Amino acid sequence: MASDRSAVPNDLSAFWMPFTANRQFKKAPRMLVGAEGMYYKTADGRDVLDGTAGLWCCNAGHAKPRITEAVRAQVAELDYAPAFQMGHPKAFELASALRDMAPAPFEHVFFTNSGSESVETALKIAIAYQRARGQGTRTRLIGRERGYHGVNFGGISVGGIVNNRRFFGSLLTGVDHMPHTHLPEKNAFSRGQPEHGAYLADELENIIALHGAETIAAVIVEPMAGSTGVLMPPKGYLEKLRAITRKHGIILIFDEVITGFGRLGSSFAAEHFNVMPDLITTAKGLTNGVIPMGAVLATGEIHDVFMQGPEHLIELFHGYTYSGNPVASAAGLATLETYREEGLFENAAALAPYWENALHSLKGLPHITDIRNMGLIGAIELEPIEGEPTKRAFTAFLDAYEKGLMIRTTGDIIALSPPLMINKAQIDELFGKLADVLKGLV
Ligand code: PXG
Repeated sequence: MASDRSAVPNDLSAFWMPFTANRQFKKAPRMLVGAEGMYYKTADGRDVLDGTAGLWCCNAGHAKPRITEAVRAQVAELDYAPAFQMGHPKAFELASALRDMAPAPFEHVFFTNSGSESVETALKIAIAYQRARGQGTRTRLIGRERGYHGVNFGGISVGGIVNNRRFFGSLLTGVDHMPHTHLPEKNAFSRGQPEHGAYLADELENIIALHGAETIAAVIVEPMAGSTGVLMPPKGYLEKLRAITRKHGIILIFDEVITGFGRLGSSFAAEHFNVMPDLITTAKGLTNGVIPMGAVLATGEIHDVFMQGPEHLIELFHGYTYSGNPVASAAGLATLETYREEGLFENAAALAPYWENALHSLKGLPHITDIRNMGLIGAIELEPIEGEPTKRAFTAFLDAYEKGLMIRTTGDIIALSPPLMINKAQIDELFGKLADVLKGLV
Protein backbone atom coordinates (compact mmCIF):
# COMPACT_ATOMS: atom_id res chain seq x y z
CA MET A 1 0.00 0.00 0.00
CA ALA A 2 1.36 3.43 -0.90
CA SER A 3 2.02 5.60 2.11
CA ASP A 4 0.23 8.91 2.51
CA ARG A 5 2.82 11.31 1.15
CA SER A 6 1.09 14.39 2.44
CA ALA A 7 1.38 13.21 6.03
CA VAL A 8 3.66 15.38 8.15
CA PRO A 9 3.93 14.38 11.83
CA ASN A 10 2.46 17.05 14.06
CA ASP A 11 5.08 16.58 16.77
CA LEU A 12 8.64 17.33 15.65
CA SER A 13 10.04 18.00 19.11
CA ALA A 14 11.49 14.58 20.06
CA PHE A 15 13.94 14.17 17.17
CA TRP A 16 17.17 16.10 17.93
CA MET A 17 18.33 16.54 14.37
CA PRO A 18 22.02 16.18 13.37
CA PHE A 19 23.97 19.15 11.99
CA THR A 20 20.71 21.09 11.74
CA ALA A 21 19.36 24.40 13.00
CA ASN A 22 16.67 22.49 14.92
CA ARG A 23 14.48 25.40 16.03
CA GLN A 24 14.43 27.00 12.61
CA PHE A 25 13.73 23.68 10.85
CA LYS A 26 10.86 22.79 13.13
CA LYS A 27 9.18 26.15 12.47
CA ALA A 28 9.25 25.54 8.69
CA PRO A 29 10.07 21.85 8.08
CA ARG A 30 11.42 20.65 4.76
CA MET A 31 10.05 17.14 4.65
CA LEU A 32 10.98 14.62 1.97
CA VAL A 33 8.52 11.77 1.58
CA GLY A 34 9.64 9.95 -1.56
CA ALA A 35 12.44 9.61 -4.09
CA GLU A 36 12.88 8.11 -7.52
CA GLY A 37 15.70 8.43 -10.02
CA MET A 38 17.01 12.02 -9.94
CA TYR A 39 14.14 13.53 -7.93
CA TYR A 40 12.89 13.81 -4.38
CA LYS A 41 9.20 14.24 -3.64
CA THR A 42 8.28 16.71 -0.92
CA ALA A 43 5.42 16.46 1.58
CA ASP A 44 3.64 19.25 -0.29
CA GLY A 45 3.77 17.20 -3.48
CA ARG A 46 6.62 18.89 -5.35
CA ASP A 47 9.47 17.23 -7.29
CA VAL A 48 12.93 18.42 -6.24
CA LEU A 49 15.94 17.69 -8.46
CA ASP A 50 18.63 16.05 -6.35
CA GLY A 51 21.77 18.12 -6.91
CA THR A 52 23.60 16.48 -4.00
CA ALA A 53 22.96 12.71 -4.24
CA GLY A 54 21.39 12.94 -0.80
CA LEU A 55 24.50 13.77 1.25
CA TRP A 56 26.98 12.63 -1.43
CA CYS A 57 25.75 9.06 -1.09
CA CYS A 58 23.03 8.13 -3.59
CA ASN A 59 25.46 7.89 -6.50
CA ALA A 60 23.21 5.53 -8.50
CA GLY A 61 20.11 7.69 -8.01
CA HIS A 62 17.03 6.80 -5.98
CA ALA A 63 14.83 3.71 -5.72
CA LYS A 64 16.98 1.56 -7.96
CA PRO A 65 15.05 -1.71 -8.41
CA ARG A 66 18.06 -4.02 -8.09
CA ILE A 67 19.05 -2.52 -4.74
CA THR A 68 15.49 -2.39 -3.40
CA GLU A 69 14.93 -6.04 -4.31
CA ALA A 70 18.26 -7.20 -2.88
CA VAL A 71 17.48 -5.57 0.47
CA ARG A 72 13.95 -7.01 0.53
CA ALA A 73 15.20 -10.53 -0.26
CA GLN A 74 18.07 -10.41 2.22
CA VAL A 75 15.92 -9.35 5.17
CA ALA A 76 13.68 -12.33 4.52
CA GLU A 77 16.57 -14.81 4.05
CA LEU A 78 19.09 -13.86 6.76
CA ASP A 79 18.40 -10.68 8.68
CA TYR A 80 21.42 -10.65 11.00
CA ALA A 81 24.40 -12.84 11.67
CA PRO A 82 26.95 -12.33 14.46
CA ALA A 83 29.92 -10.41 13.11
CA PHE A 84 32.61 -11.83 15.40
CA GLN A 85 33.94 -15.39 14.98
CA MET A 86 31.07 -16.11 12.53
CA GLY A 87 30.48 -15.33 8.87
CA HIS A 88 27.86 -15.24 6.16
CA PRO A 89 28.43 -15.39 2.39
CA LYS A 90 27.43 -11.88 1.31
CA ALA A 91 30.03 -10.07 3.40
CA PHE A 92 32.77 -12.15 1.76
CA GLU A 93 31.26 -11.60 -1.69
CA LEU A 94 31.09 -7.86 -1.15
CA ALA A 95 34.68 -7.73 0.14
CA SER A 96 35.84 -9.58 -2.98
CA ALA A 97 33.82 -7.29 -5.25
CA LEU A 98 35.37 -4.24 -3.57
CA ARG A 99 38.85 -5.69 -3.90
CA ASP A 100 38.20 -6.37 -7.57
CA MET A 101 37.05 -2.81 -8.26
CA ALA A 102 39.78 -1.12 -6.22
CA PRO A 103 43.29 -0.41 -7.54
CA ALA A 104 45.60 -3.43 -7.37
CA PRO A 105 47.40 -2.90 -4.06
CA PHE A 106 44.12 -3.02 -2.08
CA GLU A 107 43.50 -6.65 -1.24
CA HIS A 108 41.53 -6.58 2.03
CA VAL A 109 38.39 -4.95 3.36
CA PHE A 110 37.35 -4.12 6.93
CA PHE A 111 33.64 -3.31 7.27
CA THR A 112 32.22 -0.45 9.35
CA ASN A 113 28.85 1.35 9.43
CA SER A 114 29.71 4.91 8.44
CA GLY A 115 32.43 7.20 7.20
CA SER A 116 33.23 8.27 10.75
CA GLU A 117 33.79 4.65 11.77
CA SER A 118 35.88 4.01 8.68
CA VAL A 119 38.14 6.87 9.72
CA GLU A 120 38.50 5.60 13.30
CA THR A 121 39.21 2.13 11.93
CA ALA A 122 41.88 3.36 9.53
CA LEU A 123 43.62 5.47 12.19
CA LYS A 124 43.64 2.50 14.57
CA ILE A 125 44.89 0.10 11.91
CA ALA A 126 47.70 2.53 11.07
CA ILE A 127 48.88 2.81 14.68
CA ALA A 128 48.53 -0.93 15.31
CA TYR A 129 50.36 -1.71 12.05
CA GLN A 130 53.33 0.41 13.09
CA ARG A 131 53.44 -1.41 16.42
CA ALA A 132 53.06 -4.84 14.82
CA ARG A 133 56.06 -4.18 12.60
CA GLY A 134 58.17 -3.14 15.56
CA GLN A 135 57.72 0.63 15.23
CA GLY A 136 55.68 1.18 18.38
CA THR A 137 56.92 4.73 18.88
CA ARG A 138 54.97 5.79 15.81
CA THR A 139 51.70 6.96 17.35
CA ARG A 140 51.23 10.50 16.05
CA LEU A 141 48.58 11.31 13.46
CA ILE A 142 48.78 14.14 10.96
CA GLY A 143 45.66 15.68 9.38
CA ARG A 144 45.06 18.92 7.57
CA GLU A 145 43.37 22.25 8.19
CA ARG A 146 39.81 22.27 6.82
CA GLY A 147 39.85 18.45 6.62
CA TYR A 148 36.62 16.57 7.41
CA HIS A 149 36.93 13.04 8.68
CA GLY A 150 33.59 12.52 10.34
CA VAL A 151 32.56 13.30 13.88
CA ASN A 152 34.14 10.73 16.20
CA PHE A 153 37.05 11.70 18.43
CA GLY A 154 39.82 10.48 16.15
CA GLY A 155 38.18 12.05 13.14
CA ILE A 156 37.64 15.47 14.72
CA SER A 157 41.17 15.38 16.13
CA VAL A 158 42.78 14.97 12.71
CA GLY A 159 40.01 17.05 11.11
CA GLY A 160 40.37 20.76 10.66
CA ILE A 161 36.87 22.23 10.73
CA VAL A 162 36.96 24.50 13.75
CA ASN A 163 33.30 24.28 14.81
CA ASN A 164 33.44 20.49 14.76
CA ARG A 165 36.34 20.60 17.28
CA ARG A 166 36.04 23.60 19.56
CA PHE A 167 33.07 22.39 21.65
CA PHE A 168 34.45 18.96 22.43
CA GLY A 169 37.34 19.26 24.81
CA SER A 170 40.96 18.36 24.34
CA LEU A 171 40.53 15.67 21.65
CA LEU A 172 43.32 13.17 20.90
CA THR A 173 46.83 14.13 21.88
CA GLY A 174 49.73 13.71 19.46
CA VAL A 175 48.00 15.21 16.44
CA ASP A 176 49.30 17.87 14.06
CA HIS A 177 47.90 19.52 10.96
CA MET A 178 49.25 20.47 7.56
CA PRO A 179 48.02 23.69 5.92
CA HIS A 180 44.93 23.48 3.71
CA THR A 181 45.29 23.94 -0.02
CA HIS A 182 42.73 26.67 -0.72
CA LEU A 183 44.51 29.53 -2.52
CA PRO A 184 41.70 31.58 -4.09
CA GLU A 185 43.95 34.54 -4.83
CA LYS A 186 46.02 32.31 -7.13
CA ASN A 187 43.61 29.59 -8.22
CA ALA A 188 40.11 31.14 -8.44
CA PHE A 189 37.96 29.81 -11.30
CA SER A 190 40.34 26.91 -12.01
CA ARG A 191 38.88 24.04 -13.96
CA GLY A 192 39.88 20.73 -12.43
CA GLN A 193 43.12 20.63 -10.47
CA PRO A 194 44.52 24.09 -9.77
CA GLU A 195 48.04 25.03 -10.90
CA HIS A 196 49.34 26.47 -7.65
CA GLY A 197 49.94 24.88 -4.28
CA ALA A 198 51.97 21.67 -4.67
CA TYR A 199 54.57 23.34 -2.43
CA LEU A 200 52.09 23.14 0.48
CA ALA A 201 52.88 19.42 0.73
CA ASP A 202 56.43 20.38 1.74
CA GLU A 203 55.00 21.55 5.04
CA LEU A 204 54.74 17.85 5.90
CA GLU A 205 58.54 17.70 5.85
CA ASN A 206 58.63 20.50 8.42
CA ILE A 207 56.13 18.71 10.67
CA ILE A 208 58.18 15.52 10.39
CA ALA A 209 61.35 17.43 11.22
CA LEU A 210 59.62 18.96 14.25
CA HIS A 211 58.36 15.70 15.77
CA GLY A 212 60.74 13.10 14.31
CA ALA A 213 59.56 10.56 11.75
CA GLU A 214 59.86 7.79 14.31
CA THR A 215 56.91 9.30 16.24
CA ILE A 216 54.49 9.52 13.31
CA ALA A 217 52.12 6.69 12.37
CA ALA A 218 49.96 8.15 9.62
CA VAL A 219 48.90 11.10 7.51
CA ILE A 220 45.23 11.35 6.57
CA VAL A 221 43.76 13.58 3.86
CA GLU A 222 40.74 13.73 1.64
CA PRO A 223 42.21 13.55 -1.88
CA MET A 224 39.53 16.13 -2.74
CA ALA A 225 38.25 17.89 0.37
CA GLY A 226 34.44 17.76 0.13
CA SER A 227 32.66 18.91 3.26
CA THR A 228 34.84 21.93 3.82
CA GLY A 229 33.63 23.40 0.56
CA VAL A 230 35.15 21.35 -2.24
CA LEU A 231 38.90 22.01 -2.36
CA MET A 232 40.73 20.38 -5.25
CA PRO A 233 44.27 19.08 -4.76
CA PRO A 234 46.75 21.32 -6.58
CA LYS A 235 48.65 19.63 -9.39
CA GLY A 236 51.51 17.56 -7.98
CA TYR A 237 50.36 17.91 -4.35
CA LEU A 238 49.17 14.36 -3.71
CA GLU A 239 52.22 12.93 -5.46
CA LYS A 240 54.43 14.89 -3.06
CA LEU A 241 52.51 13.70 -0.01
CA ARG A 242 52.97 10.14 -1.23
CA ALA A 243 56.69 10.55 -1.79
CA ILE A 244 57.29 12.18 1.60
CA THR A 245 55.22 9.64 3.58
CA ARG A 246 56.91 6.74 1.79
CA LYS A 247 60.36 8.16 2.43
CA HIS A 248 59.64 8.38 6.17
CA GLY A 249 57.77 5.08 6.72
CA ILE A 250 54.48 6.89 7.39
CA ILE A 251 51.13 5.38 6.40
CA LEU A 252 49.14 7.51 3.95
CA ILE A 253 45.35 7.31 4.35
CA PHE A 254 43.03 8.67 1.66
CA ASP A 255 39.62 9.44 3.11
CA GLU A 256 37.45 8.60 0.09
CA VAL A 257 34.08 8.68 1.81
CA ILE A 258 32.99 11.24 -0.80
CA THR A 259 35.38 10.57 -3.70
CA GLY A 260 34.84 6.79 -3.75
CA PHE A 261 32.39 5.10 -6.10
CA GLY A 262 32.55 7.12 -9.26
CA ARG A 263 32.28 10.70 -8.06
CA LEU A 264 35.38 11.67 -10.08
CA GLY A 265 34.56 9.28 -12.94
CA SER A 266 36.67 6.39 -11.65
CA SER A 267 36.21 3.87 -8.86
CA PHE A 268 38.35 5.81 -6.38
CA ALA A 269 40.26 9.08 -6.37
CA ALA A 270 43.44 7.05 -5.87
CA GLU A 271 42.88 5.69 -9.37
CA HIS A 272 41.81 9.05 -10.77
CA PHE A 273 44.97 10.79 -9.54
CA ASN A 274 47.09 7.65 -9.90
CA VAL A 275 48.45 8.08 -6.39
CA MET A 276 48.20 4.98 -4.19
CA PRO A 277 47.79 5.45 -0.45
CA ASP A 278 48.14 2.58 2.04
CA LEU A 279 44.58 2.70 3.37
CA ILE A 280 41.35 3.99 1.81
CA THR A 281 38.27 4.85 3.85
CA THR A 282 34.84 4.59 2.22
CA ALA A 283 31.11 4.69 3.09
CA LYS A 284 28.19 6.56 1.45
CA GLY A 285 28.22 5.33 -2.18
CA LEU A 286 29.15 1.82 -1.04
CA THR A 287 25.45 1.06 -0.52
CA ASN A 288 24.04 4.05 -2.41
CA GLY A 289 23.11 5.42 1.02
CA VAL A 290 20.35 2.83 1.33
CA ILE A 291 21.70 0.94 4.37
CA PRO A 292 24.45 2.44 6.55
CA MET A 293 27.80 0.83 5.75
CA GLY A 294 31.44 1.80 5.43
CA ALA A 295 34.64 -0.02 4.58
CA VAL A 296 38.38 0.42 4.93
CA LEU A 297 40.50 -0.95 2.10
CA ALA A 298 43.96 -2.12 3.11
CA THR A 299 46.96 -3.19 1.08
CA GLY A 300 48.21 -6.75 1.36
CA GLU A 301 51.35 -5.40 2.97
CA ILE A 302 49.46 -3.82 5.87
CA HIS A 303 47.06 -6.72 6.37
CA ASP A 304 49.79 -9.36 6.30
CA VAL A 305 51.77 -7.76 9.12
CA PHE A 306 48.85 -8.59 11.42
CA MET A 307 48.65 -12.23 10.32
CA GLN A 308 51.31 -13.63 12.62
CA GLY A 309 51.43 -15.36 16.00
CA PRO A 310 49.25 -18.28 17.13
CA GLU A 311 46.35 -18.84 14.73
CA HIS A 312 43.67 -19.13 17.41
CA LEU A 313 44.28 -15.55 18.56
CA ILE A 314 42.37 -12.50 17.33
CA GLU A 315 44.74 -10.44 15.15
CA LEU A 316 43.05 -7.02 15.41
CA PHE A 317 41.07 -6.04 18.49
CA HIS A 318 38.58 -3.92 16.63
CA GLY A 319 35.17 -4.35 14.99
CA TYR A 320 31.48 -3.47 15.20
CA THR A 321 28.33 -5.47 15.94
CA TYR A 322 27.18 -4.55 12.44
CA SER A 323 30.48 -5.01 10.55
CA GLY A 324 29.45 -6.67 7.29
CA ASN A 325 25.76 -6.79 8.28
CA PRO A 326 23.91 -9.12 5.84
CA VAL A 327 21.35 -6.56 4.67
CA ALA A 328 24.01 -3.88 4.23
CA SER A 329 26.19 -6.38 2.35
CA ALA A 330 23.31 -7.27 0.04
CA ALA A 331 22.69 -3.55 -0.58
CA GLY A 332 26.41 -3.07 -1.29
CA LEU A 333 26.58 -5.94 -3.77
CA ALA A 334 23.47 -4.73 -5.61
CA THR A 335 24.85 -1.17 -5.62
CA LEU A 336 28.17 -2.22 -7.18
CA GLU A 337 26.24 -4.26 -9.75
CA THR A 338 24.06 -1.25 -10.53
CA TYR A 339 27.12 0.96 -11.04
CA ARG A 340 28.56 -1.62 -13.43
CA GLU A 341 25.37 -2.53 -15.26
CA GLU A 342 24.36 1.10 -15.88
CA GLY A 343 27.90 2.26 -16.63
CA LEU A 344 27.53 5.04 -14.07
CA PHE A 345 31.23 5.75 -13.48
CA GLU A 346 31.65 5.98 -17.25
CA ASN A 347 28.63 8.30 -17.44
CA ALA A 348 30.19 10.54 -14.79
CA ALA A 349 33.48 10.66 -16.71
CA ALA A 350 31.75 11.29 -20.06
CA LEU A 351 29.55 14.09 -18.69
CA ALA A 352 32.30 15.80 -16.66
CA PRO A 353 33.26 18.27 -19.45
CA TYR A 354 29.61 19.22 -20.05
CA TRP A 355 29.12 19.63 -16.30
CA GLU A 356 32.26 21.79 -16.09
CA ASN A 357 31.10 24.13 -18.85
CA ALA A 358 27.59 24.46 -17.43
CA LEU A 359 28.97 25.20 -13.96
CA HIS A 360 31.53 27.77 -15.10
CA SER A 361 28.91 29.52 -17.23
CA LEU A 362 27.56 30.92 -13.93
CA LYS A 363 30.69 33.12 -13.66
CA GLY A 364 29.68 36.76 -13.60
CA LEU A 365 26.46 36.29 -11.62
CA PRO A 366 26.29 38.36 -8.43
CA HIS A 367 28.52 37.63 -5.41
CA ILE A 368 30.45 34.70 -6.96
CA THR A 369 34.13 34.78 -5.97
CA ASP A 370 35.17 31.33 -7.18
CA ILE A 371 33.92 28.29 -9.08
CA ARG A 372 35.61 24.87 -8.82
CA ASN A 373 34.90 21.49 -10.38
CA MET A 374 36.10 17.94 -10.87
CA GLY A 375 34.24 14.85 -12.08
CA LEU A 376 30.59 15.38 -11.15
CA ILE A 377 31.41 17.79 -8.34
CA GLY A 378 31.00 21.52 -8.40
CA ALA A 379 31.40 24.36 -5.93
CA ILE A 380 30.41 28.00 -6.08
CA GLU A 381 31.93 30.27 -3.48
CA LEU A 382 29.98 33.39 -2.58
CA GLU A 383 31.12 36.62 -1.00
CA PRO A 384 29.76 36.48 2.58
CA ILE A 385 27.31 39.15 3.70
CA GLU A 386 29.27 41.47 5.95
CA GLY A 387 28.83 40.47 9.58
CA GLU A 388 26.56 37.55 8.65
CA PRO A 389 28.73 34.70 7.35
CA THR A 390 26.91 31.65 5.91
CA LYS A 391 23.63 33.57 5.50
CA ARG A 392 23.92 34.26 1.77
CA ALA A 393 24.56 30.62 0.86
CA PHE A 394 21.89 29.36 3.24
CA THR A 395 19.38 31.75 1.66
CA ALA A 396 20.33 30.25 -1.71
CA PHE A 397 19.74 26.77 -0.28
CA LEU A 398 16.23 27.69 0.94
CA ASP A 399 15.33 29.42 -2.30
CA ALA A 400 16.66 26.54 -4.42
CA TYR A 401 14.51 24.11 -2.44
CA GLU A 402 11.46 26.27 -3.14
CA LYS A 403 12.39 26.31 -6.83
CA GLY A 404 12.69 22.51 -6.94
CA LEU A 405 16.45 21.99 -6.56
CA MET A 406 18.42 20.42 -3.72
CA ILE A 407 21.89 21.90 -3.11
CA ARG A 408 24.26 21.73 -0.09
CA THR A 409 25.96 24.65 1.50
CA THR A 410 28.87 24.92 3.87
CA GLY A 411 29.89 28.35 5.02
CA ASP A 412 29.22 30.53 1.99
CA ILE A 413 30.05 27.77 -0.46
CA ILE A 414 27.45 25.91 -2.52
CA ALA A 415 28.41 22.28 -3.19
CA LEU A 416 26.92 20.19 -5.99
CA SER A 417 27.27 16.41 -6.45
CA PRO A 418 24.32 14.92 -8.33
CA PRO A 419 23.65 11.20 -8.72
CA LEU A 420 25.91 9.82 -11.45
CA MET A 421 22.86 8.82 -13.55
CA ILE A 422 22.27 12.50 -14.41
CA ASN A 423 21.89 13.42 -18.10
CA LYS A 424 22.52 16.63 -20.07
CA ALA A 425 18.90 17.83 -19.85
CA GLN A 426 18.99 17.44 -16.07
CA ILE A 427 22.34 19.26 -15.88
CA ASP A 428 20.68 22.11 -17.82
CA GLU A 429 17.70 22.03 -15.46
CA LEU A 430 20.01 22.11 -12.43
CA PHE A 431 22.07 25.09 -13.59
CA GLY A 432 19.00 26.90 -14.97
CA LYS A 433 17.36 26.76 -11.56
CA LEU A 434 20.58 27.64 -9.78
CA ALA A 435 21.16 30.65 -12.03
CA ASP A 436 17.66 31.91 -11.12
CA VAL A 437 18.47 31.48 -7.45
CA LEU A 438 21.83 33.28 -7.73
CA LYS A 439 20.35 36.17 -9.73
CA GLY A 440 17.84 36.75 -6.92
CA LEU A 441 20.42 36.87 -4.10
CA VAL A 442 20.83 40.16 -2.29
N1 PXG B 1 35.04 11.41 5.82
C1 PXG B 1 34.67 12.24 4.83
C2 PXG B 1 35.68 12.66 3.81
C3 PXG B 1 33.34 12.66 4.73
O1 PXG B 1 32.98 13.49 3.74
C4 PXG B 1 32.85 11.38 6.72
C5 PXG B 1 34.17 10.99 6.74
C6 PXG B 1 31.92 10.87 7.77
O2 PXG B 1 30.98 10.01 7.27
P1 PXG B 1 29.64 9.68 8.11
O3 PXG B 1 29.06 8.53 7.34
O4 PXG B 1 30.08 9.28 9.47
O5 PXG B 1 28.79 10.90 8.12
C7 PXG B 1 32.40 12.22 5.70
C8 PXG B 1 30.97 12.65 5.67
C9 PXG B 1 28.43 17.72 3.33
C10 PXG B 1 28.42 16.47 4.15
O6 PXG B 1 27.44 18.40 3.24
C11 PXG B 1 29.50 15.63 4.09
C12 PXG B 1 29.53 14.48 4.87
C13 PXG B 1 28.45 14.16 5.68
C14 PXG B 1 27.36 15.01 5.71
C15 PXG B 1 27.32 16.17 4.95
O7 PXG B 1 29.47 18.04 2.72
N2 PXG B 1 30.67 13.71 4.80
